[in-house]
Amino acid sequence: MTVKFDPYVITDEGLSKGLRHAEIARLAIAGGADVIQLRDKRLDGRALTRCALEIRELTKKARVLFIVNDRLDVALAAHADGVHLGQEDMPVRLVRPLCPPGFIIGASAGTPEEALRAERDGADYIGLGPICHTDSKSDAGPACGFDVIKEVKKVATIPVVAIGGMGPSSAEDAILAGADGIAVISAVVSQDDVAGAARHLRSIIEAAKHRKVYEG
Ligand code: TZP
Ligand code: MG
Repeated sequence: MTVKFDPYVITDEGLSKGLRHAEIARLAIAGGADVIQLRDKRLDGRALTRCALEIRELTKKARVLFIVNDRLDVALAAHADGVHLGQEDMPVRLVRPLCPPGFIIGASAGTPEEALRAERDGADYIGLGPICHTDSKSDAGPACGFDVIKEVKKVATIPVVAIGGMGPSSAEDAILAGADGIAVISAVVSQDDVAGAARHLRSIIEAAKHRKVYEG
């Protein structure tokens, strides 16, 4: 799978400055996000599907990848590109056979063991974290630190996307530790200028990847 995650922006209306999911997605896309994930733990299935269809339209036009958090049913109904599953969601190995060819499954992991299991079960990428402290997810647990990225990269072959407290001041360290991409909520979604924040973060990630290649 050759997918870029630079950055991978997760929508959260509760953490935005009054923007709706589709508006967050539109601005993040304008700022150069490679992936949009729709994440909402409160909406019922009907409302979540409505948001998913709106974001599908935007992402399709912009040729940006669209992932739905937690809900395979909503992801399939909205023709999203994939679903993201946490450690408490349906297991990847049971979800994979339900998916159409090419459908992306992302899996959360916090340790090399979880990452390896996710890969063996059929995940396409790992959301690894929380790498740094985050206030955006109440049950995220303590920060793992940047070294876990190195540890996971030793055992996993699928892309590793760093998440948790990622932003302009931490993205470079995550990339230099081996992360293939950077996923964020607050560093983009909670900013006054969502498009500008996505653009700034993207330039930092690109510079870090350039440094990694040319300076080792
Ligand atoms: N999963 C692990 S940490 C996290 C999620 C959804 C929250 C990331 O939010 P932020 O604001 O980028 O730290
Ligand atoms: Mg989940």
